[in-house]
Amino acid sequence: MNNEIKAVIEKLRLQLNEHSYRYYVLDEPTISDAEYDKLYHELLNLEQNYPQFISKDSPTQRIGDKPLDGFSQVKHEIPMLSLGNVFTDDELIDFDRRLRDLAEINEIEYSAEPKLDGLAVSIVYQNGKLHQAATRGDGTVGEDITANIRTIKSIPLTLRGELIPAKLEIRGEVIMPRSGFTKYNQTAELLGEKTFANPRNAAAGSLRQLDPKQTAKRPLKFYAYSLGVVFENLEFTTHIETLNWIQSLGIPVNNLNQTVQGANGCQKFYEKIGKLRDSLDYDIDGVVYKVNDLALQQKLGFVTKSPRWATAHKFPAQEAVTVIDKIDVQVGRTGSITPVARLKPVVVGGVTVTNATLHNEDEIRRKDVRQGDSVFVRRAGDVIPEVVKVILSKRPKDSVEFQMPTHCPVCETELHKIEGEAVLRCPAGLYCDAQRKEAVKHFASRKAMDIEGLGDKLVEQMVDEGLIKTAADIFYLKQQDVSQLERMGEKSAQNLLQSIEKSKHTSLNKFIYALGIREVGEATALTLAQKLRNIQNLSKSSVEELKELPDIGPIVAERITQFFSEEHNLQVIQQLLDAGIYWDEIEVPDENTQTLAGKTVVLTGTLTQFTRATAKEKLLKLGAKVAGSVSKNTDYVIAGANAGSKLTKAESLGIEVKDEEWLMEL
Ligand code: 9MJ
Repeated sequence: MNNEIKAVIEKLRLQLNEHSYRYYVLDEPTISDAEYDKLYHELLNLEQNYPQFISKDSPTQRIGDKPLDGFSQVKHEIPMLSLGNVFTDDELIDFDRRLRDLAEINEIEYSAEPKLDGLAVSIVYQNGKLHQAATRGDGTVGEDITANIRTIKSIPLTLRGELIPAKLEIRGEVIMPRSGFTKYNQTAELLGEKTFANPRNAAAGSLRQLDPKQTAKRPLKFYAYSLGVVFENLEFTTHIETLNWIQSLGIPVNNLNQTVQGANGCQKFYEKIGKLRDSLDYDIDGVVYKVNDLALQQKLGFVTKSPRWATAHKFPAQEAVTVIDKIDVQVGRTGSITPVARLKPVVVGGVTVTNATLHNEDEIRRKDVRQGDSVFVRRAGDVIPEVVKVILSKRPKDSVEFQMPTHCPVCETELHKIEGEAVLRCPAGLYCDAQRKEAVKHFASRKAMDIEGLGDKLVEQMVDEGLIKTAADIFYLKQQDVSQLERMGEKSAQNLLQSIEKSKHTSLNKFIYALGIREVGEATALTLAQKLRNIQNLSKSSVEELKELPDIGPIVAERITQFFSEEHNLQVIQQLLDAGIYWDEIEVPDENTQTLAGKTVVLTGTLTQFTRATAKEKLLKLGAKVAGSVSKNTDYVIAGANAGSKLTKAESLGIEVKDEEWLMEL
């Protein structure tokens, strides 16, 4: 009887380990999370009833029950070295040339790897069982964090496979995924606990917990990137082979690693990963190149503290520390009042940043941001730079809480806060110069009327000079009005008038979008154009009628009728039409071509046949709704190359995953 139970327990452990491997290492789970939990609880139950069969490497035994008093020290048998750096193409070419000269060969093959921005750790397995884990520390001596490392579910407690060395040290990076970091901070904030400035600090803080139960709650991951001590003669000849072997043991290895040829291959890899950077679910601060040939690595050897055969090629940092000189507020197109931090100029992500958004009053209170504060500023991709966290220890003694203004800084109308909304608004609408400017900027922008050459600065100048008050005035501008503006010659004035003329031929959906009705984005404008066919129908539709249309809810319907109930707006529309704006009859999609009507689609990964924007446009035309994140309401996920967490989530929810070809065929 007992033997049978023991056999069942062992089988469950094998099954659970197999599923963890499929989930964390292969990224190809074959069961749902719920099914995994069910197996896990079966095992937990049996182990509770038969504690004599509990073993330390059971998947149920990841979390130790006693907090530690402190971390003991661990000496690394082989020092954990750091990497040299290159920052520019020239430095990369020098690095490669130096190695080629030393090795006396023409071209070197490298293992090229994203450089994960987490914490370097060493994990030692003895006879295939996780034995000890340590931080890098100063490279020679680190801290024993075995209990915390055991709680990371993607790190196997038992290695897979037949030929496992008696002792095997794996080195790699512990990171906190961005998605997990955001969620963690949100929860911590609700509970009034410490939040972290970035995923790297969060990972470091999590590994430094004395109570492994706390670490277990943190969403940490591990990726291996090299071997340390190995008691066995391995017969690999390249670094990539060792990484593949490490992965076969059940340890996650980054799936973007690849071999490249020479400095040129390195450069291409750097650019490729640079483009992917923002779409990844983890922070990277560059890429790493390592000579792939292990014999050549040995020949090249080391300089003082780093291997000569490897280097890190850094990306511009996405985060920097600077000081807030002043907090201003800006008035948006819809009157929303946004606080903006004016910063001491600082380079973030390769660009000098002087402003960062503070979003709204609630955000300012939440982060307790004040004038004079030293802050972490983050700028990722094309997103507006934002203040992530205040460094309280550097706060000036005389600092005071920031107060939002009570009146519009531009038109001095008293500001309103609508219940349930986080933002303060200036209710003056187009009577407020700031909103007038924003409305015209929006009207002229690329996705709206697309008036080439009519940029933000020029609009501001024209409104300030009293040349235009509304979007319609653009079409009544005279050459001499324009050419007298500062920094505007005859020629540019002429060009501008030409592009204004050209913009008169538009499409109904773009025109509706250009009007800047609150809550009416591109997709809604397209629906309105397709269903109502002209402006008259749209302006006369009631809330009830609008709500009948696909994807138009009560709030949007309300905003639309409100917009058309204002005499001023009707006048501007009439002036625009009188100026000669026209569009071709809108193509009403045949029900048969609306193959994706009512379906919600999420795009992820790198597309090669379309830009994101065109793919989105095509999907909208096919009747689909395009969402930013995967949920159980998602019908399809279209995954391009190197899709990450969205793809994993889709698979775990059993959502149909399609590729670009599928979209092309549709
Ligand atoms: C990171 N951080 O991703 C190394 N690393 O190799 C990769 N770090 C490394 N390799 C030798 N991919 C020392 C550090």
